[in-house]
Amino acid sequence: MTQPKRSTASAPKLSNGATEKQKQLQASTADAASTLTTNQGLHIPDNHNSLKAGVRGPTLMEDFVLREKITHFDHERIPERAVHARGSAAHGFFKLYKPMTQFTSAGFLQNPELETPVFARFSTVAGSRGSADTVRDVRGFAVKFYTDEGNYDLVGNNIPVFFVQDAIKFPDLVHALKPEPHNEMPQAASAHDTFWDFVSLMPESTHMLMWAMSDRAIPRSYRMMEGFGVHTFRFINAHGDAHFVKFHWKPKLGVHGLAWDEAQKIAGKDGDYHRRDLWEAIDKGDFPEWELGVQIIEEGQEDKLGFDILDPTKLIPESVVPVQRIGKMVLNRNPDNFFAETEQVAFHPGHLVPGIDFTDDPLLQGRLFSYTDTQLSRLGGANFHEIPINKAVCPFHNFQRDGMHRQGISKGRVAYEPNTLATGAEFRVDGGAQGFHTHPQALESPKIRRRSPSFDDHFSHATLFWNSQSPAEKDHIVAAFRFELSKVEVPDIRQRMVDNLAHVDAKLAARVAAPLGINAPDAKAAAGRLGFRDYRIAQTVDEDAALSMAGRPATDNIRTRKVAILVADGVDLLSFKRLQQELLDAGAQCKVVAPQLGHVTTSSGKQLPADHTFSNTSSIMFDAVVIPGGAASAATLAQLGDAIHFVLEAYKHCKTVCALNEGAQLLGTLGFALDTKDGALMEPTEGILLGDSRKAADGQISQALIAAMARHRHWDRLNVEAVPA
Ligand code: HDE
Repeated sequence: MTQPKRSTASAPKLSNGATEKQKQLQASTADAASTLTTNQGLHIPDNHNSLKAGVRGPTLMEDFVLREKITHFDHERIPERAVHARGSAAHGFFKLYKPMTQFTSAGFLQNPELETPVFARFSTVAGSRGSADTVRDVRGFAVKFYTDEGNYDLVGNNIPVFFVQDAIKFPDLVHALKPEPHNEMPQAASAHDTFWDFVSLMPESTHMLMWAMSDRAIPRSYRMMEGFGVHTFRFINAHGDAHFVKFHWKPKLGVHGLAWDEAQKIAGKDGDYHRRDLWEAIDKGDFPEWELGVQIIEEGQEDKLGFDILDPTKLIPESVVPVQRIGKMVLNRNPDNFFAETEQVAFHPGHLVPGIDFTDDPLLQGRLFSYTDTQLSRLGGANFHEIPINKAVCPFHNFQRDGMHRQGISKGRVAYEPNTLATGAEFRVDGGAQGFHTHPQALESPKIRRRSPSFDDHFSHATLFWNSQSPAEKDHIVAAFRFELSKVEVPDIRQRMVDNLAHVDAKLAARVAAPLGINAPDAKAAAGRLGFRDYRIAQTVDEDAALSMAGRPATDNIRTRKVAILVADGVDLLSFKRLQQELLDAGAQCKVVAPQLGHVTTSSGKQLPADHTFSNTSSIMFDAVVIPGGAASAATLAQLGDAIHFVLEAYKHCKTVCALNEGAQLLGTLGFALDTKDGALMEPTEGILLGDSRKAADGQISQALIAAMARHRHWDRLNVEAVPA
């Protein structure tokens, strides 16, 4: 018997683009047919009536057609993922920018010509499968690369650190986070006693809490969030030289968040918000892209970082070790079937290829056991690798046999190794040079159930994160802590948490504590508790711009951004025609919102089709608002509570609002009015643009509008709290 042929790292086989996986999947896909059969292929002439003893009589046990159909239905559900149950996924490809041969022998990281098929799944962590997308939570960011050397899974999150340092605490963390066991509440939310009870007793979670309370935990879109491998991994090159590596995904559309009030409202109005956003973008051909980044650290140099790189509650600041962008991932195809692909895909950090290896991070080590184990109950047995979405595109062969739902038909009498009976020659796999080799890291330590003292600093990186935030981001973090802790019923838990925060930053702790009906934060009280560690690392930097979403360069485009155009009968179409065209040219989507569906009649008697009504949508579904002129339209809108609410809410959520001519009337409640005397373009406060038709015609307004929208939100906007919405 010969081993299946496969490419070597030095000469990777071109995989014919992402279509290789697609071709494989096509063998399992089926189009709708015009006949009905049973699962055995028997033609069914009547799918409306069961077999009965007389037309009004009882149903007969004999009705195998009915029984087959109902039985299948009874077993349609599988256990949802214990965590990350709610998710969405898409197909695409990964393409390298430059060979990474110096660092790794991984075949898919050698050849910039190669397109490796990928399947990426994004998820929330806490909620059930049917929970809302925009809850405050970490997002999963899992990518399966179907490489020529086997499947490689990068199973990461959108936050670069984790709550706990050792896998043995993961079940406790998840039990504390999930709905409380006695009453199964609250769904998909960390704002409850058990979560804060646990994390306040586990100061190692403080750094991750800072991220979870930031706008990272309420992303505007899956397409606008970063991804992180979290743990330190190893790259191994063809000579066996190892480097430590941290993985990053950098979204081409920038990193953007929602406003918390907005996120909560969206959860009610469109629980599928992120799922829909991803699906629609791909459907329209706006394929989301991320660049794969790596931070590479020479083995032996890691001590210079000042902390233990095996500790998953720490990160390597990008200002200390820059992220090299080595390739890009493009998602360009929606799944054909949610269950078959998105639900059945099985990720595992232990799905590795030669050239990539683990480190001894104790969180990662525990994950290596968990992911296969969970698929056994979730996907019903040991053969989940044969499910089409999980199947490698390269040949795979071994002597594992049988089990539930076995698909492959292995020929011959030999199911063991070594053997001579398969091909008549001796087949033995024992110490070969090709394939995956574990990095021969030396180990000479006693067995011990203890935490390394180098993991003992629980606060320095939380402080680094806090120091790196803009003033508005700090406000959002304080507000999020206040919100979450205000939902905690036991005052001692609230107190314990702010006492911990006093070790991150005294001002932060005091601000969080102020409205919570508890005592001022007491750092000494925290320091006196079990689980508290006094150790402080020597920070190499006090701030890092990459940790702030605001600190990044604004994306210079508004591709796929959604603009609401508020109109009523009598709208002046001319005043915003050019504006609308320029928005569309810049890649934005414009939707007309009117008092009713059908058409509105413009001031020149034309018919303008409406996409939405004020009652079936609201400002939270849009990134920006435009209110064209037209005296009659403006007068109608100014009388309409929903229209007034629309702009108040957009203002409160710090969105760009642009009004032309009489359209400015709708901003009257906010105290803005257009002074048309000199025809100037006014920006009375950040991202509020008022102009007349002349400015619209000469393109000044569209330029200003596009620039304002490209900044995503105007988080420094004044008096937002005073606005009722
Ligand atoms: Fe997971 N995690 N995890 N996790 N995880 C699962 O596997 C687990 C952790 C992550 O879209 C489960 O197939 C343990 C860190 C993602 O299908 C389960 C520990 C990170 C997904 C599991 C962790 C992740 C999962 C549930 C602590 C970021 C969704 C269903 C030791 C680096 C993948 C499943 C998808 C899913 C276990 C911690 C990311 C139970 C024991 C840290 C993105 O096996």
